[in-house]
Amino acid sequence: MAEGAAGQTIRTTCPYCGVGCGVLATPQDDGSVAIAGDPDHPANFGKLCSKGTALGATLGMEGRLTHPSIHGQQAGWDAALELVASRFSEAIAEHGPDSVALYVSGQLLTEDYYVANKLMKGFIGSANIDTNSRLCMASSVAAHRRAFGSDTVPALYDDLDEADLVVLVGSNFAWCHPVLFQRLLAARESRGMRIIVIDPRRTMTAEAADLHLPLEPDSDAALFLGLLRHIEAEGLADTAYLEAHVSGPEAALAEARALPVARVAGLTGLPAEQIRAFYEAFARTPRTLTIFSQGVNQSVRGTDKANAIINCHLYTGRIGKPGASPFSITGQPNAMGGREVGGLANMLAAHMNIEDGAARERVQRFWQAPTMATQPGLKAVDLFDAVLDGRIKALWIMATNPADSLPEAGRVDAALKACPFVVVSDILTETDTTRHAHVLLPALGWGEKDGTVTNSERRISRQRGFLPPPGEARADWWMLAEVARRMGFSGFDYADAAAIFREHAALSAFENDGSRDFDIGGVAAIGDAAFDAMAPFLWPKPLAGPEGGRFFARGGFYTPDRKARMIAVGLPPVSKPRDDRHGLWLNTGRIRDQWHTMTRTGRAPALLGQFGEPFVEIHPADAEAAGIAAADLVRVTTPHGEAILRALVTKRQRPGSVFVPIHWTDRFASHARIDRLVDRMTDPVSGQPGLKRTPARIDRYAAHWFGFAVTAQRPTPPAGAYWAIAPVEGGYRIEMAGEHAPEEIQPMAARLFGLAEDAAEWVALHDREAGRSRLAAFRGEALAGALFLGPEPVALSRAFLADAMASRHSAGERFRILAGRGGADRPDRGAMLCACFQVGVNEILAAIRSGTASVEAIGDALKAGTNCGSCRHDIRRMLDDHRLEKAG
Ligand SMILES: Nc1nc2c(c(=O)[nH]1)N[C@H]1C(S)=C(S)[C@@H](COP(=O)(O)OP(=O)(O)OC[C@H]3O[C@@H](n4cnc5c(=O)[nH]c(N)nc54)[C@H](O)[C@@H]3O)O[C@H]1N2
Ligand SMILES: Nc1nc2c(c(=O)[nH]1)N[C@H]1C(S)=C(S)[C@@H](COP(=O)(O)OP(=O)(O)OC[C@H]3O[C@@H](n4cnc5c(=O)[nH]c(N)nc54)[C@H](O)[C@@H]3O)O[C@H]1N2
Ligand code: SF4
Ligand SMILES: [Mo]
Repeated sequence: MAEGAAGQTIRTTCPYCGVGCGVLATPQDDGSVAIAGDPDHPANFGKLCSKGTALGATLGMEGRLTHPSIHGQQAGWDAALELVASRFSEAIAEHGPDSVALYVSGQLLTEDYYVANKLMKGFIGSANIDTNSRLCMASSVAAHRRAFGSDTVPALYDDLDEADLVVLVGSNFAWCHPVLFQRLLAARESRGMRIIVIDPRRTMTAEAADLHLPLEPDSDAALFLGLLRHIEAEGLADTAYLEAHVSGPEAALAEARALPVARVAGLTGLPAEQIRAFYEAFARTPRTLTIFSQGVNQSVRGTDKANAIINCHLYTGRIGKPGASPFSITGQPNAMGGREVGGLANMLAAHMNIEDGAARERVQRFWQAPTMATQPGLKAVDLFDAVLDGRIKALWIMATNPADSLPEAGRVDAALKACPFVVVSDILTETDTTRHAHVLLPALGWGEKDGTVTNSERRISRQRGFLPPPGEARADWWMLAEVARRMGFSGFDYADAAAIFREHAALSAFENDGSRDFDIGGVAAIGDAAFDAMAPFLWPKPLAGPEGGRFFARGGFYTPDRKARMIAVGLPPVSKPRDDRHGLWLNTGRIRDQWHTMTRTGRAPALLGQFGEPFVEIHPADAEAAGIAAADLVRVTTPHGEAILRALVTKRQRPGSVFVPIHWTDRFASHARIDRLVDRMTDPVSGQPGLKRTPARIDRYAAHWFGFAVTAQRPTPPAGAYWAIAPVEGGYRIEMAGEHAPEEIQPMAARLFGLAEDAAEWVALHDREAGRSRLAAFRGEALAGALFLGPEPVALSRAFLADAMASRHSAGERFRILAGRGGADRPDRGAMLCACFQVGVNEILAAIRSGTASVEAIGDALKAGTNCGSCRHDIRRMLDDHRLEKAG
């Protein structure tokens, strides 16, 4: 394991999204780590987005889980592992192998994932191992397998540079794959390709597009069926390709022919001219790349949507050719590695099929496994149902936070409470999931662990450790192998990640001979030193034969007749919101600077500057109908629960639906764990839940008091109220609101600040008539906390107060804090637009007003937009707005 000495730079891979950027990490003498993009990594060529740039700020030890524990008591590894092994063995002996389960994650390294899958499917003898990729990639996996006979992603990142048209379907590329999005914009700049975005919301990605189709949620299949019909009508099929390499076009076309543009317009809610413009662009552009992600996958029609897209590419022979392919883009850093090891309950290792007896027998021989699983296991949503109704007696959750991320998350809480034995391995002590654990196992995190990940274009890269293990934390694969050994299984004596990687690579080549897409036999004999130094490479990488590259340009699909299948995708029965009480759709997804349940990005103040509070995006018409004004608090209600969120009233939202980010958990806000509200209906083919479309309603949350505070300690929020916490340099900020105003203000402030009242010096201003109070507590020159309360939303400079936590205050300046904003010399910077250099909206506005007229000039003046580039579009929009204002 390469643990970096201070000053020594280690090459590794970013732990966040599926772009898989190379990172240079250099531990410093003061214990911090300098982070930079790796100029030699082919995924990013030195670039990083805001999240990658802020990695150094997320490595602190606060909250880290450093020792195993049993029932909340610190325990040794031996006792903890013995307990896990014996409880799993007992459940199996008494109730059979299907009474235990693993729920794992696309954030595991391939080596961890491989061992987990081997233990369950080959030794325990059950396929009850599923992964959070069920919530993420399952529909794409199912669609690939239906169309190609294998889960093969045909395209490469180079296609972004080579395409003449890039269609983004249900993908907020600008925020979720920022480095690739910047590459795409650069390619458009230099070559003039067109970008079309299909998304109900006008996202930042849509803002940058040449054409945006804000379709009715879940109407994508109709749109692509209509496209197929149009291509046929125009006579633009690639008949030679179809003849040689594709089966099933007739049945697929029969469905499509029922969808002339007028009907598509009715179903999608799009104007016919817009649909025609898209169809013509697609039909006439051979080099078309269609990128899709969660707007496609996370749907009860996800598999059909993906196949409807793939059909259009097969029909035109646009697959695996430069700039021409369907391209399902992955979310997690190792979603692809998980697919390679068969981490899903309905897959087998090395892209083999669990339903195929010969494949099972082959894997069994390779593993010398005693009891192979004979059928697919339970998929995530069903798996947690089985936990709830008592079929699963012992569950091990690893590197995922299902109490926040599974739909109808209240049921997950209930299931975990009901489960006789819950093991959680995580890097943090307190998450919404770890609070249910009987046994907690401390895992090595990013920067400490060692192994490989595979990015969206099938590129395998090393993650390398450069920090010492915190406390007794160990690698996930080690815990699994130890438990396997203690359950009496042999075949788990791995010395290190390299040994596991070699076995995984050998299995990919075992009796393969070109019959399976995934083959990395070329690295099956890699030595330890070579593994340490291994450069990023694309698979396939067989022992002999062509390496890397695209798939399927000349056919060669992995079906029995080696032909691709066009799938006869039909239209679903018309569905409307279920009842009048829930007349809107709740859509959920991501924001630029946060990662999932915020366990890491929620620690970096820079990443909470753009959005510091959970919010709901509402179209002005829907807001008005519900009596909601900008910045009000809103109650969002679905049949499963309710949330309280800040209103973000914006025309970018499609009328009739609202959007809520997935990130805020019970650790960060009182009422924002949005998956408590989301429906758990699943796609019938893939088992992936439709996380983007739940019937909902909105109401104004009529608070009688509002509060804002900054604190040095993590604040203890008032009970029964709305609150949302975010870190700032040197402390925290908290927004509050409630129905019953606090009676005694100073004691409330002391509780909030975590102080004894007499342990600080206080300054205060009370306007009892108006019900407004401002008070601050100091310890010497340090601000221990400042609280602002009133009957209406607190209007003061959050940025000024956040900055105050990190500075010293002489006795004479204390009252300045109570003003809640800086003097004329310290203007309010406003919300942080540029996360990399912490440049606020107001600073950019000021520059624009004083005549700075281009994105580049603003970059020169303020640095904003000059690192990751993600905020450049916001800046451009501000410039445009200013020009319009002046003109109008
Ligand atoms: N900043 C950030 N980046 C991330 C992540 C993160 O947490 N934060 N997570 C990573 C992971 S694991 C994933 S899976 C990816 C996800 O990446 P994306 O798929 O790009 O992200 P989402 O925001 O979930 O959803 C994308 C879009 O789908 C749209 N959508 C909703 N319903 C429909 C529909 O019916 N049709 C169409 N066409 N579109 C629809 C939504 O409005 C949303 O804008 O991001 C990865 N990157
Ligand atoms: N409504 C709605 N729900 C969604 C989505 C949506 O768009 N809408 N998106 C879905 C998608 S695509 C995804 S991918 C999921 C993501 O959902 P989750 O996987 O639940 O989210 P994370 O916050 O990434 O959880 C990772 C956990 O692993 C821990 N961890 C970090 N590193 C390590 C490690 O090395 N080892 C171990 N053992 N633990 C580690 C973290 O502290 C954290 O608790 O959410 C899904 N849920
Ligand atoms: S785009 Fe950002 S989050 Fe994704 S891998 Fe690159 S640096 Fe990490
Ligand atoms: Mo994901």
